[in-house]
Amino acid sequence: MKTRVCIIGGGPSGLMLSQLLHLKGIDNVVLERQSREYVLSRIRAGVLEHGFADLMRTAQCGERMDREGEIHEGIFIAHEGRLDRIDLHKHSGSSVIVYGQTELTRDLYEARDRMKGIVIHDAEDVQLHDVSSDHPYVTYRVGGESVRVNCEFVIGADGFHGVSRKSIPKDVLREHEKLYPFGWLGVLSRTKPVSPELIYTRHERGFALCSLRSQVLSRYYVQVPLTDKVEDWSDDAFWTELKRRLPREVADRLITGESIEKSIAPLRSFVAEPMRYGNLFLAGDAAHIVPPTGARGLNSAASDIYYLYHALIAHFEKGDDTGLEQYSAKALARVWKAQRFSWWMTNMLHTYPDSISYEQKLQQTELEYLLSSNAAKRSFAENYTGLPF
Ligand code: FAS
Ligand code: PHB
Repeated sequence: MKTRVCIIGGGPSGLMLSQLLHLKGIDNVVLERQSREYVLSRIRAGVLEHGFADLMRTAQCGERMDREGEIHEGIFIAHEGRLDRIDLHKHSGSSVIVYGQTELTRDLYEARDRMKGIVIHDAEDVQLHDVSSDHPYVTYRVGGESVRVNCEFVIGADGFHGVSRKSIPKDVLREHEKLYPFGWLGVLSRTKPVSPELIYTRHERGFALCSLRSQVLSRYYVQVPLTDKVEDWSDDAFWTELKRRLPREVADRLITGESIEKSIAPLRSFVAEPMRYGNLFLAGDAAHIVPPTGARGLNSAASDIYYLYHALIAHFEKGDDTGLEQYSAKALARVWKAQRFSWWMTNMLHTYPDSISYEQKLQQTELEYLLSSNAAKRSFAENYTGLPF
C-alpha cells in the first residue's frame, strides 16, 4: 500500500488530521488497533475549546456538534458549602462547547466513511520503520496478513500507550512525568444534570466534578485514592459520597440513577520531547497527558493537529517545510501552557493525603485569590476557553 501520510491511531487526533488532509486532497491512511465499536465505547472528554470546535467545522464535521452541543459561558466552583460562578465570557469574550468526545469521534468516523477514507481497524502489531529516512514505512497485520504501507510521513496519534513514541530512540526522547496520589472515579448516568453549568468542587473529603453530555445524560466524578478499585464502589456509595462533597443546595436537587458507565482513571502529567523525529510526528496523547481537571487533554491534541495540518499543506502545496521544522517547538510551547493550567487547577482543588497545614492554607488562598480578583479570573477564563493556536 502507498500513501502520502500514514496516521497511527483512530482516536480524535488521528481522525481529525485524516479528515482535514483528505479535504485538501492529501492522501492518507489511518491504522487503528481496536475495533470501531471499542473506540466508540470509551467515555472521555466533555468540554471543547473554541479552537477545537472551529477545527471540527473546518473538517466539515461540526454540524451535529453545533446542533446538539451546549455553549457554556461560565463554570461554578463549590467550596465551603457555597457556589461561586466564574463568568468565562465576561473575562475572556469566549466560551466552551459541552459535547462528548465519544460523539465527536463518531462524527469524524462518519465523515471518513462518507468520503471513502481508509481507516483500517483491528490493525495488529503496527511497527514503524526508517522514520528518519526519506522513505519511512509502516507494517501491520490484519486477519493474519502482513501489510506494508510506504509513505512520506508517519503521524503518531496512537495515544499514551501507543507504539509511535516508543519508536523514537531513547537517547533522543526526553520524557517529563508527574504522577498524582489519587484518581477520578467517573460515572455516566441517564439523569438530568444537577446544574446547567459545570461545578468543580473543592472539599476536605476530596475533589468532585458535576458535568454533563446533554440534558438527559450526566457525567460526575469524585477523587478517590489510587488504591480504590471500581468494584469497591456501588452506585449508592458513589451518589452518597458525591452528595457529601456538594453544597447542600446542590446535593438536595441531585437526581441519581443507575450508572451506565463507571471507571477510575489515574491522574498524570506527561510530556515527551521532541514531538518530531525525522518524518515521524507525534500528536495528542501520544506526546502529552494532563490530569483532566482543566479539560485540556483533548483540547491540547487539537492544536497539535492544527499545526500539523497547516505544515503538511505547506509542504505538499508549496514545498515549504518551515511548518514541519517548527512543529515540535510550536506545539510544545502550547502543550506546556496546558500542562501548567491543568497542574495548577488540580493542585488547587484536590486534597493531598500527606499535605501539611501550610500547603492546605496555600490551596485555600489560591482559590480565594481566584474568586476575588478579576485579573485572576481573566487568566483562568483565557486558559479554560482556550489559548490561541
Ligand atoms: P486517544 O488515546 O484517544 O486515541 C489513540 C488511538 O490509538 C486509540 O483509539 C488507540 O486504540 C489507538 N492505538 C493505540 N496504540 C495503537 C497501535 N499500536 N496501533 C494502532 N492504533 C493504536 N480529556 C479531557 O479534555 N477531558 C476529560 O475528561 C478526559 N477524560 C479522560 C479519561 C480517560 C480514561 C482517558 C484515558 C483520557 C481522558 N482525557 C480527557 C484525555 C483524552 O480525551 C485525550 O486527550 C484524547 O483521547 C486524545 O485523543 P488522541 O490523541 O486521539 O488519543
Ligand atoms: C467531562 O465532562 O468528562 C469533564 C469535563 C470537564 C473536565 C473534566 C471532565 O475538566
